[in-house]
Amino acid sequence: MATLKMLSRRALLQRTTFAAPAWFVARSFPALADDAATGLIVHERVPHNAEPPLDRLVESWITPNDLFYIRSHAPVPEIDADSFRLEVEGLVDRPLSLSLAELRQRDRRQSVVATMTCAGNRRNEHNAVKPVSGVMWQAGAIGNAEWTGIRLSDVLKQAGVKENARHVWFEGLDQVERSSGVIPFGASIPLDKAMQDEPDMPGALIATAMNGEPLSPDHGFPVRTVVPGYIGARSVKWLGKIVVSDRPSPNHYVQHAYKLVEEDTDRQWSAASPIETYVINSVTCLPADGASVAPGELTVKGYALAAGLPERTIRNVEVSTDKGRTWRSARFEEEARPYCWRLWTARVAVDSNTSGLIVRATDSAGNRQPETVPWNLKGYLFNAWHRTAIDVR
Ligand SMILES: Nc1nc2c(c(=O)[nH]1)N[C@H]1C(S)=C(S)[C@@H](COP(=O)(O)O)O[C@H]1N2
Ligand SMILES: [Mo]
Repeated sequence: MATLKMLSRRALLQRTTFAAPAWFVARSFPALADDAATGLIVHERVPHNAEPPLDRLVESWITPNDLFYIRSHAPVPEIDADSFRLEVEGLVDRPLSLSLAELRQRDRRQSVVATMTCAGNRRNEHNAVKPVSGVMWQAGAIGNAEWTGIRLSDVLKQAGVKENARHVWFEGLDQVERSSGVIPFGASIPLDKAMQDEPDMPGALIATAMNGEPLSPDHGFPVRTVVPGYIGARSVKWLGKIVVSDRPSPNHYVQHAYKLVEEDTDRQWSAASPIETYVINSVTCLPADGASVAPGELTVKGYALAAGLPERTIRNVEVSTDKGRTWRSARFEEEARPYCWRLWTARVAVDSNTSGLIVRATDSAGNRQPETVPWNLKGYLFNAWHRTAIDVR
């Protein structure tokens, strides 16, 4: 059903593209052509930042590659697959220089399904409280994909990690222009997380494929890390180097971004620790915010994600039509799996007194999504109860 709906929408989109004169699309909006074909909402063309419309996002548990949000801090680097090498260095017994063929070896191959979400997802709601800087994400900076590659722990064992190692740095091959100069995007995860393999779930994966296809340039071709449970910023695209160290990476995106601060002062930045795992969240995707709906039974759909911790899953999602006085549980489309979102559907009654919907989730450990969240300067980790205005008539 979902697939059929997707195909027909795609066919429709193709027709729309054909209807516009080819010269018009090509000459006036070259950089937009891709997004026009996929239907993504574009925040920025270069670097490419785009998210899917929410109604499309909940069409399938696995997010199709062309609907997966794109968050890049720099233009896509050009990488020659034949000469590409992933360097592994630092506190290791044997530094490595791995070719793409080595990273794709069949006997080391591992596939995992994991949700990735940007720390800035729902930033527009933070911004409504008090302005924040950054790409103004709605609630679509999230997606669930099957990632294929080799375990980071495999590579680290191959290199031989030294006794005093505590952290693993990832460095991208992209070049981010900052006022201080040009830097690569970087991340850092604790060595414990890197080595913390669970059944069917590596602590971190060095991925070369997404949903059975080689990574696209926008999603990190040829190689990226995927760190299940961690904010998207720790899953470094266009991965060029892994450094094993006794301390976290000094990269700007570890030390001076992706932290919860209230003021832009050195003191606050250095006192805060880098965000690691994402937090519990749930969002209504259908109906859209501000939609007009008929009185009677209303079908509500959305996603929910537990915090990125081992064995943590979503147990319950509740929807309220009366400003939080009463709640109705949603049903899920599939079984709960750690590090993966759950899509949910609720049937609620609405009438002319209903002005909106509220959704909240509870996880397997009994933690409930908070009603409100403290504001932070960069608008990260917004996970307050999600409110959707509707107009019943
Ligand atoms: N090299 C590099 N890796 C990166 C980024 C980047 O700008 N450069 N952005 C990060 C952020 S903030 C997120 S949320 C995810 C997004 O991955 P996606 O574009 O495949 O959805 O990639 C992360 N990895
Ligand atoms: Mo992000």
